[in-house]
Amino acid sequence: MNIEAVPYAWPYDNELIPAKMALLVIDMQIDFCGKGGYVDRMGYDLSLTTRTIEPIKRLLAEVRAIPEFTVIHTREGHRPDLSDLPPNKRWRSQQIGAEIGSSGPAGRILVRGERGWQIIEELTPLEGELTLDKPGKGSFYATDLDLILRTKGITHLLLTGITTDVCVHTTMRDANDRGYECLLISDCTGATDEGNHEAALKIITMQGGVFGAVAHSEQVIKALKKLRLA
Ligand code: C5J
Repeated sequence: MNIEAVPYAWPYDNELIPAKMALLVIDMQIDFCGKGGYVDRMGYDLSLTTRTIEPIKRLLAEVRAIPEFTVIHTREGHRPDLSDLPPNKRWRSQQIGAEIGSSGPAGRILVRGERGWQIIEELTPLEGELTLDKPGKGSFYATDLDLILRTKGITHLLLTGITTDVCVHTTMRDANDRGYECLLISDCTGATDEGNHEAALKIITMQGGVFGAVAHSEQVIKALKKLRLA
């Protein structure tokens, strides 16, 4: 069984086996899609990131109906003493008026434990789902994600969350290098710029699927329903 996707019907091996699959929900935090958070403070259009919420909710509902499926949420954020915040990352955020660690309407920007760092209420992780904290863009860097996936025998990843061109892409590229078979769900991802979102999707489709494939959530849900009834 497979999922209609571009540039190939996913996965490459037609092995749609829930016990070997994980849904990654990347950085759906107030800082990235809520009023007064990091993205809002940088002045970007929040509708580009918030529009992913409903499609992710629908996909999560379908995945949660399959008990063997693993769901993993991530949060980007730093220790309150900022000891894991590289000075150049801090400096860049300061240049755009949203200095990481500074206080704002959603608390200290991208700091663990603050309101802005929380996952948005609509997508609150359920008991039994994993939540990983990461200091960087990729979900593998300075986390135990790879160890968890390998321990569980997971080989196939569905990627959702924000932002398409930064944390989602970095995670997908790294996962691909590690041998995971990846599918990015187009309407469940969003960027701070529409052109960057579109470009990030297109990049994946080059070279026969340079990092994997791209599908709309409707196609994924259709396949998961079939899988559930099989
Ligand atoms: C960024 C992310 N853009 N979650 N983080 O800084 O993509």
